[in-house]
Amino acid sequence: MKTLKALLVSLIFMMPLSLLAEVNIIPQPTRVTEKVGSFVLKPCATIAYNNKSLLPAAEYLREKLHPATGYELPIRKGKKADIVLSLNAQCQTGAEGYKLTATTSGILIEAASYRGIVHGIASLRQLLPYQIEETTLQPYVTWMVPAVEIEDTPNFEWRGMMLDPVRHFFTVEETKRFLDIMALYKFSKFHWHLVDSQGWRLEIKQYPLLTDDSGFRNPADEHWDRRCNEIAKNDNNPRMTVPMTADRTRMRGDVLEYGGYYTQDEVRDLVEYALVRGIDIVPEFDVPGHSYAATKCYPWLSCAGDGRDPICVGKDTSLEFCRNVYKEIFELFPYDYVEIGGDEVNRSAWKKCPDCQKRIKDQGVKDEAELQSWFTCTMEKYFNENGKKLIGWDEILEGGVSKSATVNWWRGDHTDVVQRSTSGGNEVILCPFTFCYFDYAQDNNTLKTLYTGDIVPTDLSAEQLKLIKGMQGNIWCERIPTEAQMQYMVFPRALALAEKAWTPSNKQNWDGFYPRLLKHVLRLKTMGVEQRELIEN
Ligand code: TNX
Repeated sequence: MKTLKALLVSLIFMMPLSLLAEVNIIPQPTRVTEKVGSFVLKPCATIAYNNKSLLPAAEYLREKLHPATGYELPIRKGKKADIVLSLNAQCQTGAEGYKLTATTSGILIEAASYRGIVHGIASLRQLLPYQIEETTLQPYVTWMVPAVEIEDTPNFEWRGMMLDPVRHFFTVEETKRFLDIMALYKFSKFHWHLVDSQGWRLEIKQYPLLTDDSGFRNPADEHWDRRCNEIAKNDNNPRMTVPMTADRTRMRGDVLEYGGYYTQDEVRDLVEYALVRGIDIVPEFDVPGHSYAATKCYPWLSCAGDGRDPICVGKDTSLEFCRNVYKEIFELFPYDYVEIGGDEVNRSAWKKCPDCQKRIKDQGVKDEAELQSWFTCTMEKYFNENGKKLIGWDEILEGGVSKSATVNWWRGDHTDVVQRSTSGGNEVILCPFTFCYFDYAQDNNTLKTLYTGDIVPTDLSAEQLKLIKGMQGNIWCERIPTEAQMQYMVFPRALALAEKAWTPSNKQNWDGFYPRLLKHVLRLKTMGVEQRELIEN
């Protein structure tokens, strides 16, 4: 027995170092060629970049590597360093892909775009020991990277996560932490649901009441606040307590109100933060339904002037309001896409409203569903005039929609949505609740069903498939009052979605994914991310 032990110990010491450093990347890259040996990051290591647009990426990399290693990692322009970031138009890895070459003497990340370089950085972080994600110095870790050649290109351009800071609020710091995790797993779009009936979270200069009034609420008046606090108490679960902390409360009279909103300066800061990490922020101002936060402050937006949802689309003043709000949104978010929402509109008020009925007549449309589609098309024209493209939840298809609108397929039980929209020429983002609703409880099968399921419907032609922009996970927050609960609901299953959206389907393999995921559970834990424990069937 003793000799066997001795043999094992000596075998471990004889193992080439490269066997100890593993390639364990999520999402699985398109091509990985493992080589002999490894690169060790040393205290004197340097970072170089060949094009000045890459300086923010180099700084981001240094910022990620510094706390655990304690190394200074000076950054210089040029091509000579231990880690080189190289923008190279000849790189054949597409708009977002990258090549990462690790040899015993250094690391080279090449890409044709800034975003590709950032994805290469995400892979480099994952090649390093998981302790690289610690925020304090780790003096006993050898910062080893296995020698490897990676060539990697995403399958889908839209790899999204949607967060709802309305039903419960997330601070700027919490939102940044979320963007940080997204970047590590190469998500590209952060869909930000900024407005809903329970609150208004974005400063709009022209209509200050939206945040002054609807930015906060008395939690005793809000069903979901009461419900969360009840669950917290019954389950003895502090993650479910609505946090009445100083950064999300204010006094109004003698009532301690809960809420918060993002100032335009904070939004600009977040947009910049996301940009450095290769993520676009796609804002949503949900109209004409889910609008009580607006109609409550400005009752003239509603059909009867009583401040009830939805917004009246018969009145020109309401359209003017929408345009003015969007105008401020367009200026804050320097991206093509803006979300109009359009889901779950209670159109019964329009039936009784003389202005809406007059609009139906004047526009020669058939009914209230067509009136909504008239509204969506009118808004889309305004979007397009301002250089923006419109996305809406799949209800925008009802009553007809223009070809140029993009559809968010969320009603997983309406299985014809993708077929209908793509045969009509509309692009689609897949987020059916059957797979992609991270606010839904997880059971022992959720992760596997998500990873192995057909999120892309199987009845599409090659032409239709071209209109699938990608996928996203939706995190609705009625029952998610804290960052900890949000992470617990989302992780680790979001990593399955990351791989579904990035890796070509013929390279997806549950038996390969699961052991990799286990390693990432440790990495996420090191980052301080809450996760639901994995239970294997
Ligand atoms: C449906 S998905 C909604 C949201 C809710 C969510 C809860 C969609 C477009 N609308 O307003 O928060 O269900 O899961």
